[in-house]
Amino acid sequence: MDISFLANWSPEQLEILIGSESPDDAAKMLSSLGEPQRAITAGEVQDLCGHPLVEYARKLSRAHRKMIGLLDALSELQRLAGPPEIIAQTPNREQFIQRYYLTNRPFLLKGAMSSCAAAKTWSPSFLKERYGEEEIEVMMGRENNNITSELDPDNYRTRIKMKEFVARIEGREPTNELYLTAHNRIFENPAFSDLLDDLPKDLPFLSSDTTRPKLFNLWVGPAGTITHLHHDTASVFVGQFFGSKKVLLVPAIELHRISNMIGVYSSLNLSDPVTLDSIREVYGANVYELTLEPGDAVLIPMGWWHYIEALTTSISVTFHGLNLPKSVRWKSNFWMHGPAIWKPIGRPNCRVQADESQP
Ligand SMILES: O=C(O)CCC(=O)C(=O)O
Repeated sequence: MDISFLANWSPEQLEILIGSESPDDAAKMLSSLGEPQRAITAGEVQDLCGHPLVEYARKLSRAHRKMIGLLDALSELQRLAGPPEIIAQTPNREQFIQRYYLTNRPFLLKGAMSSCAAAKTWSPSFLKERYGEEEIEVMMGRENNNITSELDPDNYRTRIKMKEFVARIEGREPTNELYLTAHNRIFENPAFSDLLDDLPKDLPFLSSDTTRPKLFNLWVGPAGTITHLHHDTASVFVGQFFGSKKVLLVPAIELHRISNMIGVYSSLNLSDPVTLDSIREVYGANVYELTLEPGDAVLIPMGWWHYIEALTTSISVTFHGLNLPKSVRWKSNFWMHGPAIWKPIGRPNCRVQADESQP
């Protein structure tokens, strides 16, 4: 059977053909849509569904729907389990592993890092005084507030003296214009490696092996810097040392409710309240909001979507080195899939489809 005419079908028609329960259902739904060219008969739909390519696509679609059903059920359990715990007592390594790491649950640890030198001494003026004449690399030109600076970091790299950077981030209106981020790998610059000595060494579930600077990322920026919605492929710990940040988290198990534009990134802009409402109300995503203050830290478990916004001038560190018997990583070549690898499936009451072209 020649199926080349399918090239002229709309995405809606193709979704019905591939995603409907049975060829009969497909025929009924297609005829209720009204055909652009001519009505398709039930017999023709039967024949189409017998074509090996369509048959295979229908099989994948069934498997996909089954998986979505499981994710929906698991995310309901997650919702019933409640929001991330906020705890003041540092868990020991065993508790950390059993209660949080192995269950893939985030938690906010209040004040656990307050006594380390970073929480006591780090500030923009400290950075200026100690490293003012050092040249650093930062991300600049991010003011249009989208994820391009993550997807195409080389276009944003700018070299600047530390004292000039500090002058540009202090005491200004909220802006996303410039941000020293993980991409700038400042801890790999020997001039800054002594900063690693200031990090906490007494958290039993964190590796304090500062001989591997790649395990730590520094983030310094003004109020208003945004790291757009994305997920990591392993669990990380984010510690706040100066200022405060808002963290929005969506469970990993809700992968199917978040538009995934490319790789680990979503194009959804959660600084837009309408988008935030729509992922909650239309797609049913559970979005949890936490605030990080100096001395606080949050575990962002593998796969959890997160959006982070600085509420004030802010300095924080992401810790990638967790002290675990075995660390689990989400292995997939995310970057091979090209754009729009995943969009939430439309629901009957769906009012909005996330528009991938509008970051
Ligand atoms: O603090 C930030 O702006 C981003 C941190 C983050 O998303 C990460 O380390 O994965």
